[in-house]
Amino acid sequence: MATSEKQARGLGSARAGANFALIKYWGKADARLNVPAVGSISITLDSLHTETQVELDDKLARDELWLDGRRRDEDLDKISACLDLLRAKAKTKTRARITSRNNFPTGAGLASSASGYAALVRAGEQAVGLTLSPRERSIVARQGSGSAARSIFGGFVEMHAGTAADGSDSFAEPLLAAADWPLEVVIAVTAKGEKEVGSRSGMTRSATSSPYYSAWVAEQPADLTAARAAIRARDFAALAELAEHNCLKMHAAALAARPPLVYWNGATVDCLHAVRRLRARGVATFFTIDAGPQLKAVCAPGARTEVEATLRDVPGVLELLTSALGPGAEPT
Ligand code: 2P0
Repeated sequence: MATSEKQARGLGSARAGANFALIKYWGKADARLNVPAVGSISITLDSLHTETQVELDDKLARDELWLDGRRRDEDLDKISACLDLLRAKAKTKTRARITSRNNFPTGAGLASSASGYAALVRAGEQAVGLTLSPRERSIVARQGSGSAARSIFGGFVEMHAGTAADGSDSFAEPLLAAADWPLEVVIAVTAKGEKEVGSRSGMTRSATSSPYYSAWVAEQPADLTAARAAIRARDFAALAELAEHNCLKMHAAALAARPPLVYWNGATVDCLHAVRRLRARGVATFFTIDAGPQLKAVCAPGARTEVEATLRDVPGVLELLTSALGPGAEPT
C-alpha cells in the first residue's frame, strides 16, 4: 500500500536498526523529559532491527501492544506516553494497536528499546498523519528511550545532551554515513533472557550512590570531542582506545554503585581479554559492553572473520551475531 493511502487509513509501519554507543549515555539530567546527563556517540546496525506497525482504531479504549507475538501490557504506559506526544502534535486522541517484532533478543543489553522506540515514532508519525523533521523525530524518540533518539539516524550518530529546560536541544544527528567508514560488528551473546537491572534504574542507582558518577559526567565532553575527531579522520586506533576507555569508565561508575551493578559474566570478561589480545597482535578491533553481558566487537573492514573465529571459541559464548552499519529509521 502506498504511504499516503496508509496514512489516510491511520496505518503506519517502519523499521529501525539497533544502535550501540562507542561513547556512552549513562545518567539523566531530567528524568521526566528523559534528557541525558551526557552526550553520546553511537553506530546504527544494519541486521539487528525492529519492525513496527501502528494502526489507529476508534474502537479501542486504550492502546494495545503486541511485542514478538505476545501482549505486553507491562510496557504499555511508556509506549502510550510516547505515542501521546505524536497524538498531541496531530490533535487526535484515537488509540492504536501496535505490533512490533525484534529480530534479536529483547531486553538483554542489545538495545531493543533504541530500535523499538525509533520504529514506533516513525510508524506512529505516519499513522497519525504527521510529517516530522528528523530532529523532531529524534526528540520524540528520546522521550521514549534516550538511545532511541540515535536510531532515527544511520551510520555514526551523535546525541547532544543539550541545556534547554524543555529538552528542545536534546537530540541526535548524523556524524558520518555508514558507507564512509564501513566498520562491522561481531556481538558475542553470553547470556539470553532479560537483564536483572534495567538501564533506567541502573542509571538512577549510579547517579545517586556511585562516588565515580560525577567524574564520569565531568569527563564526557573531552571523550566526545576526541571521538568526533577520530571518526571524522577515520582513525581506528584512536577510536579503539577511546571507546574501550569510555566503556570501562561507565562500568566503573556502575560497579561502584550501592548495591553494585555488575552487568558482566565470566564470558564477557574472557571476550574482553580476547579482543585486547587480537588488537595487540595487529587485528583492528575493539570492544564495548552495554548494560548487559553481551560483548560487542567493532571491526575495521577486513577484520571481522578473524574476530568471529576467536570469539566463537571463548567458553560461554552462546551465539555470535554480526552486522554492518546500517541506515536510520525508515517507513516500510
Ligand atoms: C548507551 N545505554 O549509550 C547506554 C550505554 C546502556 C549502556 O542507552 O532510560 O534504554 O530508556 O533513556 O536508552 C540504554 O539506556 O535508557 C543505554 P532510557 P536506554 O547506549
